[in-house]
Amino acid sequence: MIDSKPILFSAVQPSGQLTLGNYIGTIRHWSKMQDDYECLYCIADLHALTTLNNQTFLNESILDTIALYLACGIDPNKSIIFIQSHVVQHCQLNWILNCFSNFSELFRMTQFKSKKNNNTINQTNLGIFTYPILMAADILLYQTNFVPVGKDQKQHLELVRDIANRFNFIYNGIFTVPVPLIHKYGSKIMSLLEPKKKMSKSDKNQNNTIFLLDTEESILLKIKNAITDSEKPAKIYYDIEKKSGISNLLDILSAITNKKISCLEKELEGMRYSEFKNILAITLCNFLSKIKDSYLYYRNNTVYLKEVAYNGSIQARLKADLTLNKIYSKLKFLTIS
Ligand code: AQP
Repeated sequence: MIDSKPILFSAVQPSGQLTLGNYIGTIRHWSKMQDDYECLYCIADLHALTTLNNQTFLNESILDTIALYLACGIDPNKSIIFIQSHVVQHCQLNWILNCFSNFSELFRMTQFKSKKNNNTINQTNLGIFTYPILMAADILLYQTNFVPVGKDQKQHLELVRDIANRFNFIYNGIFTVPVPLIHKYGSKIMSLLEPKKKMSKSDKNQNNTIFLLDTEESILLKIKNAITDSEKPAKIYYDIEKKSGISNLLDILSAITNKKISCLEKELEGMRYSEFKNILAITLCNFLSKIKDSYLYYRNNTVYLKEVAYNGSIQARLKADLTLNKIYSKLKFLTIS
């Protein structure tokens, strides 16, 4: 691997099954970047603790997620695939960055506001409040240049940049200040029945969310029931405000076919919504069945998955240590060698 390539970091939580939102918003871009960037793809198991329930078997979900990364084209010979908790430096840097961040910054985070929504603050676990700082540690530890993420992570990335700049100002440029890569289309896939809110893996109504490993019947049904609108006569075009349901379905079709939205609008002109949904459902089933087949192939080889994670963690730890050692030295921690 050539070290002069720009560094790219991205992660997904293994807190259940990965969604079409995770895939379209970020994972689909990963494999294309492996040749031009030095890529680190992390399985963010520590982050998953913030929303874990006692039905989740984290160890199984982690293996599922590694298998899905591979099925989505991540090549461990080109990219580093690793598990966050296997690289202790994430927690070490997290603590340091905590001491350079403010309560008010975290309190402004819209994800915190929406995730604590149904609880009082007193009952909300502290991880939900502080996880953007752990995210900053994840990214800054590797001197990351670029972070491909969905739109929902934009505010967190701004915080990461603020923390990096603050630290750099005091300690004379330790961190690379990362740039988020957020695509114009598909960076926020919306819930199927409530297209004003994000498609999420933890949504209580599973009909809102397509999971990458959903059965064909389930995908057909979910798309069939997706909310559209009552415009008469029905017209298929992209308008997030007025036609959030149709625009979301167009975003999905565009992402999996690699066709521009404007091109799809022409192709679908004059069609009924039900016909459009049919095309989308079939295209999506075909698309996901290839990922599913490949996933099953890898998932049946636990030894290989663990080997990938083991090798990845060794490589990640070496890189993480370089940054952490620099920081310890700048902070004037005592070193005894
Ligand atoms: N609906 C989405 N559209 C586009 N991108 C999305 N991402 C998530 N949902 C969408 C992107 O996926 C990456 C990893 O997300 P994550 O698993 O770390 O957690 P999340 O953003 O909190 O995703 P969920 O599904 O909404 O999880 P829960 O329900 O646990 O909160 C990120 O780059 C994210 O932008």
